[in-house]
Amino acid sequence: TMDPLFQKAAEVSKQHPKPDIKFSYGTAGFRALADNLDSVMFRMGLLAVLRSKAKNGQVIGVVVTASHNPVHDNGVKLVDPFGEMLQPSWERHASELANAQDVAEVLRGVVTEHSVDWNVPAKVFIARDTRPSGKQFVQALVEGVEALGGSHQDYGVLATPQLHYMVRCANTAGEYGEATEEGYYHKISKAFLHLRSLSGKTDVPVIKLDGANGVGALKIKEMAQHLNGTLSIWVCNDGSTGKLNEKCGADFVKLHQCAPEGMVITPGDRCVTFDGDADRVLYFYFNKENKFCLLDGDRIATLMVGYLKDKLDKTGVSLERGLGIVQTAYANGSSTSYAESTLGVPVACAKTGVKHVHHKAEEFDIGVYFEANGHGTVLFTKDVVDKMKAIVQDSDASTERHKAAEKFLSMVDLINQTVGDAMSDMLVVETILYEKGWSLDDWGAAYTDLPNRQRKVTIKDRTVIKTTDSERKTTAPEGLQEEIDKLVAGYKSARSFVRPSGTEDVVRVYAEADTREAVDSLAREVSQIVYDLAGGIGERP
Ligand code: G16
Repeated sequence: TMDPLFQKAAEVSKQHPKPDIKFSYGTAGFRALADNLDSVMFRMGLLAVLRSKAKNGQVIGVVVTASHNPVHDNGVKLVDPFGEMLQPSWERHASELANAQDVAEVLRGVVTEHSVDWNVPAKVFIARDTRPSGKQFVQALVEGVEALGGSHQDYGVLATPQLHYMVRCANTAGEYGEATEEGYYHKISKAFLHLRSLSGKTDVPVIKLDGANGVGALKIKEMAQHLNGTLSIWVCNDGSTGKLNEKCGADFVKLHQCAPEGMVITPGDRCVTFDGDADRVLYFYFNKENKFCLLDGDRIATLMVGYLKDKLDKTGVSLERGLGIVQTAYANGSSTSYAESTLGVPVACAKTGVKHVHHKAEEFDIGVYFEANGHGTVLFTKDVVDKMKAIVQDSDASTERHKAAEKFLSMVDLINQTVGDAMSDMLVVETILYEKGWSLDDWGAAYTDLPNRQRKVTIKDRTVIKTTDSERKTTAPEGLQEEIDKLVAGYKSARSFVRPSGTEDVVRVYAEADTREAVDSLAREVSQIVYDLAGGIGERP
């Protein structure tokens, strides 16, 4: 019954010719020069239909974005029914379909392998970031969805985490919220305003926000309309003049450890930066000595954990799997020891990529995950939410226990549990700092980051680099790890690792050491070794 449809899809596919490129579903879906992505878009429309049917007709999301990458790139990723990243076993299908000569054959294969019931109707939610290539790509996607008889809803331009949120709302019959943009602002702002009202304070913090010239700049202005003047947000790099992610945005700030262009900053200003699709957030400021200070994803994670632990302790709720933090290899060593020793919270490590950290975090009742680059959120089990609800219902409203549980529940509503969300995370941070009465300098004093440095090395074929131990060690090419170990041994409190990026055609090098000079030198030496042993191209680092 579906075979004629597959033939039709293969016919339409000819209008979206595949370039001679090998595509691979990476850290966050496909990423490439926009010029090369039309066929991939059409085919992901096809796959989204199959995925929806395989998931019993639940809504599947598709986001057209290349997030932190330059404006001439684009990308696409699928969102699973609970708003989480596509199940890794389906990434193989995505890659096969993107590379297929015979589209119908791959579709048949997927349907057979997963015993897809063709009578189940499919529904797909679509959104895109502000890239100029996005609109035409949504058109290609829609053609893919329609070729297989699926229905779709196009949300237009959204921040990536907003689309993740819509998918979850739709598949929980509204229990998570209403699947509209207005519904998103309403749920989050309501929780934020409730927490503000519980604080008993009235001052209005001022934030300077770097919107990366992307969608986050547009959407935070919408969100601000719902905050009843409780926060004053100055949006810089709002896309009106500058280019997306160019010398601005969270990726730039993290990589170069400096302020973005397009912002006038004085010491003491509270600065925030989003990335191009608003799924990452970082804080930064200049201290009294006018030194740039970054408060990264690790820092945000520890702030959230400290807050949640305090509320948990006050309620006396006991949990089977407890509260924990998930980090990646990029986590600063100081944040790990602060979390373990000072906060007394277990720390797990997972591979880079939200899909990895997210699943690891599900092992806790309250799982806080953050990548150092600012991508993260918190996951709560039903058990902990139910226990908090019971306390609010059964205890006297004037008790510490009641208040703690009430705040905890508002936090659950404030947090977008589907994926890292710059807007929601920022409001969480603002809530915690407000309650503590902390400036960024107070927050920064919690622990001191070890000096660290990231670099990129370009090599002929980055797949020659194989890693193990949550990407903290390489197993290929031969001899690389031994050389890195030797270099690291020459420095104090040092650590370094290399891994192929899943979103850019580069190898990433990370180093940490006791001083700025030491870490810069270690990062350079490790980059040189990668260049020499793994087939570097272009200029030697
Ligand atoms: C994506 C992923 C992140 C990851 C980043 C870099 O971010 O969502 O989890 O940390 O890429 O990945 P890689 O080092 O493999 O290139 P974004 O903001 O680009 O979607």
